[in-house]
Amino acid sequence: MSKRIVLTIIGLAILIIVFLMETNGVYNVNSNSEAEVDYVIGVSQPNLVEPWQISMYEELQKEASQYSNIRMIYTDAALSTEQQMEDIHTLQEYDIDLLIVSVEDSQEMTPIISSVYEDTPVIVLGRGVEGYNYTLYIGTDHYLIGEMAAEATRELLGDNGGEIIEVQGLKSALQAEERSRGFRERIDEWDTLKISNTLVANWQRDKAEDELKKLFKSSNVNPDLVYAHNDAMALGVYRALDSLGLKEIKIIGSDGVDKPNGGLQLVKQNIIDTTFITPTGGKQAMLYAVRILAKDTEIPKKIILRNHEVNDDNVDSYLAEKSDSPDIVSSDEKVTLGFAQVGNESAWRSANTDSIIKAAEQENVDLQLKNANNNQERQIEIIRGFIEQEVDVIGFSPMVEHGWEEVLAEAKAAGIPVILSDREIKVEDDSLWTTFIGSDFVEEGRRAAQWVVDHQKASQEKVNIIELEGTKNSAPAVDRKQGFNEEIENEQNLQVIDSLSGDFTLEKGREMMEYALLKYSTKIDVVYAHNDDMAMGAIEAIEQYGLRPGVDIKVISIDATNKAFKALSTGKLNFAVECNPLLGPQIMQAAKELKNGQEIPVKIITSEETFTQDEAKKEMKKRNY
Ligand code: GYE
Repeated sequence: MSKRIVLTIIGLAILIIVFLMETNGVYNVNSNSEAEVDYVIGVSQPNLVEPWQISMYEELQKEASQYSNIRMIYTDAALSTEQQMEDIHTLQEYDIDLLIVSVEDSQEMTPIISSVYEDTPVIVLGRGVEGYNYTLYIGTDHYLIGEMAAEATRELLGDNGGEIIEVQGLKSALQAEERSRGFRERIDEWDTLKISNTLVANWQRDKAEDELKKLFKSSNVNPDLVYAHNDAMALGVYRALDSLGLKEIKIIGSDGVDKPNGGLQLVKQNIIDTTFITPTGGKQAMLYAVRILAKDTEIPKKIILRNHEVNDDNVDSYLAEKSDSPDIVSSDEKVTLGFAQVGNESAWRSANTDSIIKAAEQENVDLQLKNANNNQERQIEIIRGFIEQEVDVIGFSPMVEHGWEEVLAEAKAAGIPVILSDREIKVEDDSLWTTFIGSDFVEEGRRAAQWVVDHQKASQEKVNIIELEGTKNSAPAVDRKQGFNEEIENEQNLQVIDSLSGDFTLEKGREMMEYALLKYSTKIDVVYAHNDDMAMGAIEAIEQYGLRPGVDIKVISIDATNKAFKALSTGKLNFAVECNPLLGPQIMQAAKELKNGQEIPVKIITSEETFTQDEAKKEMKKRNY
């Protein structure tokens, strides 16, 4: 009998003893004793009282039951963060191969999750942690939920508006902060709406009831609507108002679980007015856990699941649905994907195009790829052509953030879903696009700046930075600038003395750097290039000027293509931030799932790293672009 089986049996025996003695924490191990166990997955949940957490547990159990070679160990921290930390330590002692964890207190739990991640894959589920020390986050966009709640508030209160009480989750929970920020930033747009009071109820029903009763007892409040960050607290709000005989006040919650006291039931029973289905991600977590354990290299960093507003008008249709997405009807019919590529401006773009073409071949997708040569009008024409051609799915990398409403409205009217590849857009109506697959450019900008901060801390002198920006008004240029500036704004000695648009090309990058050298000469300490091609152009200009790139003037860049690795290895580039161009496989998977009528995530954010000169030499051997 293999060592692992013996260890597992001993572990199980201890678990059962622990369970019998344990007051907190419920241990549950799925038993496939007759099968050979290849992997052990530990699951840590903060509680099993919230309907949303119970749904997550059931989804995980249901999906896990399909894998007889995987043993699952479930723990329940019974609302105690301290207990959850203990649970994770216990799971580590049983040599788990992967941890799936849902947190309530992001701040408290971030360090322990980071330490597990040092040697064990971690899937963070539903509620975020700080930073990026995990394998994969599957959850929803909590800022967006807050915005959706604000729009529902506006709808419910009409033009007269009114007073609002906000009932927040756990203060130190990222999702509570993001929901509140999304809610308040939208509410602030309407003069008729005013948040008169804020309560904190830690996601708990009874605390929400108690806090609201206390507020009515101590103050002269007269709310028209209460927004609670989850349905459990929304039910507590209802109980408080009901006990005070207040029937007219509107209540908005979130989670939308189809369970007793779950949001769907609460809307159906007119106990609350609106909720937002917030998928737990349990099913996707299991699917990705299996891929991670199989050493799949195409694992994204974040999967943002779609939320749906549920109110009296549509609650019955959601109650009728038995699963969160129709069963996968894998049709043999080939999917036709029309892809409008932005151009050929850089090495990154070439790698991106190659990835799309290769993945289409591998996935047997009928790819119609056309190139807009960095011209938005041309890109719109190409998309219009795909609509006339009646392709199944349209994909494109938007050259710039604005100007897409008209053509995307035509695609929507034609019933053709749209995948945003690589770059996002800014439109009022987000239903004009179906999913975004690409990077977090703001984080890339932060990572680039962090190197400058770390490497210039010693010098007390002013550090003068030249920024070479990508295509004006494109998402990567806007966001990389934002992320970089966020990171240096509190560093007194760091300053961007000029920002010049190099349009992501080597030639323009060189031209802009020549101009900067003529204007600032040896005052320039650092060049921050939004992509490798512009960085290479800058390196050429610096050498032409008689200075040493990487020495006299530090150069940092984003993309991390093989041009960057060569420059890192020769010392001409100091730091490279990766932006993953290999989006082809995820684009094809999304296109096929859309063709099958499946609901797909609203965003898939790729996983990326950073590279110093020392790391480049080792990494170069693994790169194929
Ligand atoms: O950084 C650059 C390309 O949109 C992320 O566009 C992409 C950017 C990339 O031209 O090289």
